[in-house]
Amino acid sequence: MTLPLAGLPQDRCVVMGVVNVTPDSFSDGGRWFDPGAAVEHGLELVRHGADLVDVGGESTRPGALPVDRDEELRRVVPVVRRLADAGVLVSVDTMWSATAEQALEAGAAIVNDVSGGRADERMIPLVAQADVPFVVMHWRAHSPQMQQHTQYDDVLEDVLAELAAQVRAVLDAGVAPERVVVDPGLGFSKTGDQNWTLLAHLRRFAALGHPLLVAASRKGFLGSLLADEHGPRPVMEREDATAAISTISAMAGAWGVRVHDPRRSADAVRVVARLRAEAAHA
Ligand code: PMM
Repeated sequence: MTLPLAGLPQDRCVVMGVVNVTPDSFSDGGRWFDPGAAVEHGLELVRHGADLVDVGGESTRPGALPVDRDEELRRVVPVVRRLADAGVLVSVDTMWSATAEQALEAGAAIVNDVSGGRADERMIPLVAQADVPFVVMHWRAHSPQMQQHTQYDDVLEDVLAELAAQVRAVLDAGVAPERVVVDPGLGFSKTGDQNWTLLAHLRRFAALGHPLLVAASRKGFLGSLLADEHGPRPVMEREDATAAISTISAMAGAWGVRVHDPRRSADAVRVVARLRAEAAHA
């Protein structure tokens, strides 16, 4: 399923590049903390094949401490504004309505909330009123506690049910159905094995009736999969595995993949689109 938004390709899985304006993200912490460097990086992501750029100012890695809300605003809004002014389609990765509101004013086109509107009660009304696409991720708890919440009776059925319930809450609050994007939240209150279970059943998430976003890029479960005698595969050496996940996501009908280095994923989604077009004509 696609997301009707001007400027986004409608005929293939889209690639969302990530700019973390944080000193401490697991994947690229500190590298783009300076606003000028963050903007330059966002433009580079587009040159490397990103269809849109997701700008966040708070690390959500397991155990990360929350940032001061004003600090998050100071990190994110100038970067959103400069990228949007440069013609880049921008999503803002935040759980906080004040940041989302100012980012939308600065030109962001999408709100990506890892809590799906659960962290800040003003978020869903804001998104409904602004009438912008809203990424609703499966989420159970804030980062310091999230890995204490990995108990499920059946991880696939429970995550699907909890995500569907949150989508219902979002729709009930007035967000238009075609504006909602769903995300299984890989790594958020999930063990590595649980991530693999969800990935093996992406079609079930796509069947929820909303565009599906998959965000596996560089995550710890890929490092564990590729571990050797020196330990987990280093974060920056998980790109091929990330592209493999982009391929299976596109094949499962995902609307988008969220990645730190778009180059391989941009190729992967084009391969899948070409194959699908061929299969459709067969
Ligand atoms: N993961 C991270 C941050 N934002 N947003 C969505 N929609 N889905 C995710 O899985 C997700 C996210 C954590 O990764 P990062 O700190 O490297 O960006």
